Amino acid sequence: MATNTSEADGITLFGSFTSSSTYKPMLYLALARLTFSFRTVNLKYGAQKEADYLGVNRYGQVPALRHRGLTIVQSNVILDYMARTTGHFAGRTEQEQWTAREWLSWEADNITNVAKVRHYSRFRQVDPAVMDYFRPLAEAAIGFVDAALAGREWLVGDGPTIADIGCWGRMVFMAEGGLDIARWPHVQAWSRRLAAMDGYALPYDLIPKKDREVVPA
Ligand SMILES: N[C@@H](CCC(=O)N[C@@H](CS)C(=O)NCC(=O)O)C(=O)O
Repeated sequence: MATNTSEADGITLFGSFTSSSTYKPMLYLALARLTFSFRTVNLKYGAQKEADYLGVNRYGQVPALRHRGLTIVQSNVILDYMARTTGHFAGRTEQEQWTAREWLSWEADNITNVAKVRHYSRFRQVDPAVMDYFRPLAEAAIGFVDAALAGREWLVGDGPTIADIGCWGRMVFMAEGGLDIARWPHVQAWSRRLAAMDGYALPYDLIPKKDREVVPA
């Protein structure tokens, strides 16, 4: 059954259709079965750098979350915030909760290389030397997650947490960067476990192209 906290508490997510950083909190909200408002920020036309949006996110990027009068930016901080306030996917024990946050910090340093390879493959042509630099870093990050998942189903504890949502949420576009998930069997099995969860959808099916009120079925 859908949790209906956001009607009273007013969750609004600002994001963009093609953005892995947007997909992370979108996936959280979908898996947690939360109702929220989606506001699209058109990156193609530079809406993220316009004054009204800079008033929401000083970094001029998506995503941003508004809830209970607070504004929260940076996708991993948003995940941590939502886990703390809605109680979903936080980790069962205090140790698990800290370990999940630790993964998010690692993700920002490392899985971001997967996003760069995808970005330079799909949106912006760069000198091949740039790709030669980032591709091995991306592969190493995916390899690290693959090794961490050997013999276990989830990155932290025995259930899905914001660590899984944050790491997979940025890796999800890896095929667009020519990174074939079949090379990393534990990652592939983990992605299938995530895909089997109620509410899961891939980014292009999940992130609206226009402003929308999202109510889980
Ligand atoms: N560290 C940020 C990264 C956000 C980010 O890179 N957003 C991209 C889309 S995935 C963006 O807004 N790009 C447009 C720009 O930087 O002008 C986060 O995790 O929220």
